[in-house]
Amino acid sequence: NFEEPADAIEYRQAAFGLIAYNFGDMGAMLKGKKPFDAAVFSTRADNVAALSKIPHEGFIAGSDKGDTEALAKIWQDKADFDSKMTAFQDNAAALAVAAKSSDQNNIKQAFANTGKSCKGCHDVYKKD
Ligand code: ASC
Repeated sequence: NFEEPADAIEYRQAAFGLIAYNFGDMGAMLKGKKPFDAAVFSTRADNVAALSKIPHEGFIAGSDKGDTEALAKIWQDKADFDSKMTAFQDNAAALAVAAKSSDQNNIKQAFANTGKSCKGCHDVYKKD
């Protein structure tokens, strides 16, 4: 277990940083900012699916205080937060499956669903 709230904050932020890098690169490919490489895209989707399971453990009680953008509302509405985190994990898993198909519409839809999960949680539970 984490010894200090700061350790939990660092843990979840490390995962979010890796998620943002991998998800951002997928977005760059889908938006045509770089060539679409199916193998790289699929690896990134696998990474996000695995990483999506990491941050939740870091949202321990008391870790709204410190170097974090997490709002105290997370712990006031913990059941809703938890269900949003689960929805994100489910969307990320579906994106990893879609990435193994060659159906670009399917991939784009799964990517959009995952992005909505990111934003939907940030809008409510993350400082601007
Ligand atoms: C990203 C990123 C987010 C999400 C969000 C999706 O690449 O860093 O927080 O996508 O903007 O709407």
